[in-house]
Amino acid sequence: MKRILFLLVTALVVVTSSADNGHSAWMGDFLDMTASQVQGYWRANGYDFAVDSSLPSEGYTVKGTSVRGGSDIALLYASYELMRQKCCGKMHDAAASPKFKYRILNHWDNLDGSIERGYAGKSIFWHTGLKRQQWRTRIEEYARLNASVGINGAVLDNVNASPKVLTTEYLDTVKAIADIMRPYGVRVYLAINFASPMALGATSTADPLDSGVKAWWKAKAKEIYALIPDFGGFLVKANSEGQPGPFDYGRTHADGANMLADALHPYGGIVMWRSFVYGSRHKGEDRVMQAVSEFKDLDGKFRDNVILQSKNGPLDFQPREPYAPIFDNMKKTAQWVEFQVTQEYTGQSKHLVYLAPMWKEFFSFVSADSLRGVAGVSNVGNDANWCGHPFSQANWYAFGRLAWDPSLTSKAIAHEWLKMTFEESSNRYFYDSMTSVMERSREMCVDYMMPLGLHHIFKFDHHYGPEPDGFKAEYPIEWCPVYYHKADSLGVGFDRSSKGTGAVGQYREPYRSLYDNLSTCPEQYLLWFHHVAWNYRMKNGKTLWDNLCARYTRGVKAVETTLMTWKLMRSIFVDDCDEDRWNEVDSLLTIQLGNAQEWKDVCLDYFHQFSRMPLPAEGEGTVAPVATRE
Ligand code: BDP
Repeated sequence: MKRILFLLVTALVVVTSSADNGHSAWMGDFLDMTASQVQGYWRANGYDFAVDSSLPSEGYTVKGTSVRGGSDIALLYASYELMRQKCCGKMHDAAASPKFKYRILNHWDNLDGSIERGYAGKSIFWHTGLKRQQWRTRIEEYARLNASVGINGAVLDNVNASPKVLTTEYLDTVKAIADIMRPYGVRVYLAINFASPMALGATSTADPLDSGVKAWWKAKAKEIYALIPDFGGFLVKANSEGQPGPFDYGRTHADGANMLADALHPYGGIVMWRSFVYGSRHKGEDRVMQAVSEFKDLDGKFRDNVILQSKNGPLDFQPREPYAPIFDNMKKTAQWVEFQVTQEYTGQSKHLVYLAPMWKEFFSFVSADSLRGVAGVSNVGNDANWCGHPFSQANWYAFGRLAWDPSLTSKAIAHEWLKMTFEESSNRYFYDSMTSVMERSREMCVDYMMPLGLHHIFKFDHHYGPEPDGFKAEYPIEWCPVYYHKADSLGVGFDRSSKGTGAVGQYREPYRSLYDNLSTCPEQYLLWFHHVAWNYRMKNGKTLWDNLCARYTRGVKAVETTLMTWKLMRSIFVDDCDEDRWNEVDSLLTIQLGNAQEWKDVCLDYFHQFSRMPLPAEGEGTVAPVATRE
């Protein structure tokens, strides 16, 4: 009986399928329902909802058909939990509240509508060219997708920020966006340019200790909060890659961050200050060490509402990096991690690379308990499917789910996402095969791009294909691949051991010693921490060179297998009249295979000039897959 009612209500809720308007995503028909309609849907199915203020403000419980939540937003989260359960085929009791208070997407959207490192079209916020109502609808859908996975904040503009975002014209748009997203519990934040008051002509300096500058920021905060009472705060990239900052006036990062924190404090706002700083005060030092060198002495000097935001690895979102040791060094400063959801260095929405295993790996080194929140550089654009590659949506989904509960396994998240996204996943074969394809995909990418700890050997600037010989005298050496792999006739890799740059010294034990010693250094970080002889015997008894060849070969083979697996899915998609989606993924995987082959050929040919050891014959020399660390 209940099931019949369920089906009846589903039929009665008249919604345009989100697939029809082209914006398909994991929420299916729920994407078109307002917050109250979602709850209405479940009420009509016999559920009862009530706020219970003894629960955490974003937490909820589901017992049978009784749903309780600490606030209206918590009840919305519970409604989405029910949606997930329905899609996954089993309704059950649940009790949940988020691990992190702050779960924020960072959009690198420029005010002209372009997106830095965006691979899914143009901005959904700025200069979209859409009619007002379409613009609102898209943002509302975006907010729903976020809420459905518990994301509760969005920084609306690029960290390479334009001062203009703080002018009335743009703040009015920010307010409009905040009003659209508020019912879904998504707060807005802005990335700001540190020199804004000066750039906008209000002051002659941006010195954080100047009283006129301080007064300008205080007045600006007041103006913003009058428009948007629940405004979240500022994200700042200062003295990094050409951005202005406190160094320009002989001040410290703490001086800069605290000045902004004081302006936001009366309203409960926060400052997210990025530690992605290199090439300024510590220029010349190993780039991966510079954040710790810069910030260590400032530990304890930041206001309580300043959060230091650091990338998961010490370099720059590579397919694999060891965790960033800044998390070991700042004991008295609130911190959180910045993941890159957009696939700048992992195939740019042309490659199927599921990133949850990478983020889980980070949490296996840095305890979630030590972090106040999680930030993710968004992969959302105005493409019909939001994220470019149909499977790139899984990364947005997984970011939210892990920000809510970092103890979830990447496999469980892949399961959920597949179930919710593809009708085809009612077919066990599709579901099982694609879960393992997703699980394997990150390691596959590491293998065909940069195995064994190699890093940053991307083509200059656009970061898509391989360029191991990359060197441009006119650019900082830290942007050149040759600086990172250091291949020569003796071997390959960057010596960061205690005999090299000493970067290992920034890690806590046991990692410091583990990484320092060539024989104990995990092979996945080998060439990150050591310059290793081409004929060095690795754990499997084969030489470094043979292993390098085998890893590249394994990566290419894994893409081949992925493509073959996808081909086997075709009939399921044809039966479901979903052939277009199958075709799209099929052509993307074909591109990925070509790219993987190119990575292998270009890198091995290049390194071969130094190793002078035999290249593998076609199809030869794979090694057993590595176990991932979760
Ligand atoms: C690098 C990107 C660059 C960003 C920078 C950052 O290539 O576009 O501006 O990081 O995080 O990964 O600030």
